Amino acid sequence: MSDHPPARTRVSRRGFIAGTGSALGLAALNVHARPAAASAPIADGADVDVLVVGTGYGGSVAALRLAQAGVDVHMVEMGMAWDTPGTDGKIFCNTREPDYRSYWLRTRTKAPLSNFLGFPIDRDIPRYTGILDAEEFGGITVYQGRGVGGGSLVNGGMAVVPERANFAAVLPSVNPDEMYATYYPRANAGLGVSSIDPEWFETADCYQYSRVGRKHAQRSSFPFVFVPDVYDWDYMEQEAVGTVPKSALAGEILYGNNHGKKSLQKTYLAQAKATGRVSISPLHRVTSVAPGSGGAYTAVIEQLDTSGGVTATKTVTAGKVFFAAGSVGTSKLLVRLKATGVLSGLNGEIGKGWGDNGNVMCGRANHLWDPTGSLQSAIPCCGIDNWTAGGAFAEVAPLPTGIETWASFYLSITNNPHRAQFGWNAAAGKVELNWRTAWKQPSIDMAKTIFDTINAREGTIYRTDLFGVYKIWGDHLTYHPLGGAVLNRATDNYGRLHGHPGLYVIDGALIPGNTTVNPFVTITALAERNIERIIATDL
Ligand code: FAE
Repeated sequence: MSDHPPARTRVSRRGFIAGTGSALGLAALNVHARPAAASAPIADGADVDVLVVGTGYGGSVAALRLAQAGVDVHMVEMGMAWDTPGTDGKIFCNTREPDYRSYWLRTRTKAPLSNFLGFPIDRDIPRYTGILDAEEFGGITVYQGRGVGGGSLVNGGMAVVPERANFAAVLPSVNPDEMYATYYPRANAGLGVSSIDPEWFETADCYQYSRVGRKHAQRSSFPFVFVPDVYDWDYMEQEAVGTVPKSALAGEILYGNNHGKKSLQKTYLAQAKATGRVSISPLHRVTSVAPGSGGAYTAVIEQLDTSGGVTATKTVTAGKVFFAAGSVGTSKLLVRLKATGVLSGLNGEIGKGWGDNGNVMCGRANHLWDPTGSLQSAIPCCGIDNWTAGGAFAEVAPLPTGIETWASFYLSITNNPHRAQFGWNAAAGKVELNWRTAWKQPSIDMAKTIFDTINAREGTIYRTDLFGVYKIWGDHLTYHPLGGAVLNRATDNYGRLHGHPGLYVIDGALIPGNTTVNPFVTITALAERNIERIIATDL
């Protein structure tokens, strides 16, 4: 049984494995016109050339480039498709009114900023396969996007390339010349990255909070930097003058943007689908990948309903499998499959090298004569770079509450040295992460190199009402999980998993814990680099 029409023109798996030694040769085998990719979910018993687990950055790059090289790809995504409006006519809900669409299988929201003026702001919601997962491990809550497009659905779109001088610490085994000459530019082009018009920035009401952030940074002699984004800046300017429906200027971000944001659905995935070779199964979760016959793999996939219940279990054969379930998703799968003997050839590096990108949040209370504005674009556009001197890069982040808060809010990325490990708890039957909350202290110390200085210069204090009662630091979470199947350790230098030919990791799990800036451009660029090599040599 197959998910493809019988008269399919795809390369058979045997042909695919034998290959021709080059992507061009493989593409040349597929000269017939292609039917549009099937929209039906994957069928039980299907036999696919390539299975991609997850539809975030790494998975989307892999799917597009493989399809362009003539390979049929099936993508499996545990979250929803996010292509159908709800009864309010909108696909995504607003941060100010979180509803059933907001959280992945929770009955109460778990907002990263839990309090305001000391009062808890979380509320009850119906349990649903919502868009943002606040996944709780012992010492940390890891926020992740769930749905076709992965983290691109929920993130701030900040598209930052690390300083070249810092790259050796980010990916020590990767040649920086090829990254900065070829793969970062390719990633930026594929993602649709651009920068705010500096003239508009100076006058836009919605960036008053950023101008206040700049003033305070510069008065304390910290380098202030504009940060590119995948949000459509022209669209935002139209939002500001009221000619289009508002999204960033209506507080939309964490639970999806109904307009303006170039998520992967609009970039890599749209291109991938247009090849006719890529099909996607939303609300399908991969639970196992095991060696099958003839060098192929057998994947077990659960189909979910919107309350998280399993409605079907399918078994699929795949010639090659790309793990792109995100740092946490990929690590959890590989750690369990190794520990339970399903993928016994994986090496001892599986699960190791996990970091939180040094994320820590804080707010500062400004003077009454320094308002940050009641209208704040939910899309950040600038940061304070004290990485070299103090180990911190701080985004000037919005508090899009719709009212004046006199608060400056920051998400700092810091050079935190701690790395955690995923491990299999056989008794509990689950994968755990041994991160400890106390390990955030170096991050706090690094962030303080910026904000203690600014507070002293401005005569201001930290806000204590955003993460609880009298709690300054948001040290309980990360938006940027990285590592768990680190490049050149758990895999070779291109993401091929040791011990099982035909299995690859192609997502944030490859990066050993820190990118010095926001991570998705580096995840995308690394995926571009690795898939180019894999297509050239493995197919
Ligand atoms: P990711 O995008 O997480 O995609 C993995 C996909 O796999 C998800 O769609 C999962 O639902 C799916 N999946 C997981 N397990 C399974 C399974 N077993 N079966 C099937 N599917 C599965 O991975 N980064 C920036 O660079 N700039 C920002 O401004 C920024 N802001 C952020 C704001 C928030 C609130 C959050 C949560 C993250 C933010 N990030 C930002 C981080 C960024 O989104 C993240 O690093 C990437 O999305 C990770 O990309 P991956 O391809 O590794």
